[in-house]
Amino acid sequence: MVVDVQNDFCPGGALGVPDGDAIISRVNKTVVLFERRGLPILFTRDWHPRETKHFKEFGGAWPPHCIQGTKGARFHPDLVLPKAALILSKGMDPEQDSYSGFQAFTDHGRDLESTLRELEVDQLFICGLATDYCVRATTLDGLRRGLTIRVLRDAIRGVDLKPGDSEMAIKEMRVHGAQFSETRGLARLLPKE
Ligand code: VGL
Ligand code: ZN
Repeated sequence: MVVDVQNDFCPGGALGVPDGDAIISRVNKTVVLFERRGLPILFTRDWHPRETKHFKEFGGAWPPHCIQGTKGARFHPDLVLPKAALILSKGMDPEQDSYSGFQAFTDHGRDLESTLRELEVDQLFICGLATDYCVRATTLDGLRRGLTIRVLRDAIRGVDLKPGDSEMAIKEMRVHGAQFSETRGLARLLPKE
């Protein structure tokens, strides 16, 4: 699962994560490993209406970002998106923040939990942005649902609104049972091609 690798979360974007684009080549390599094995690949995207309580102007924490249909909301142009990959969108509800991929839906209105059930997935490998928000929330939610979660430590980056937020999030994910790996050597953890 590739979380929110969108223009607005990359340097130069409305909510640029420091070095956010530095993960893209690792994400791409990982996506190709999964594609070659015919394993499911899911992309989430932050997909906000223009007015939402998620934005500062309406009481939230953030500058406007990832507004539906804008360039900032598009996936980063260097990101490899296989045809077979599923895209799930979140953050459409103007009344609340929704950081977790488990609050995301496919274009057919199917949520992540039922999508995973349909795919018979009980293990997720997670990479993307941002460590201290969507990656954290998705991981904790998945663990709560009994999934095995492995976070790709070198293919995530955080916002760090407060210094140390990402490190804290990593500790928290670990305490709750998440496993961590580097993208290098990941093939060893996957079924043979
Ligand atoms: C996110 C901040 C604001 C995320 C979304 O997806 O991590 N972070 N909106
Ligand atoms: Zn957002």
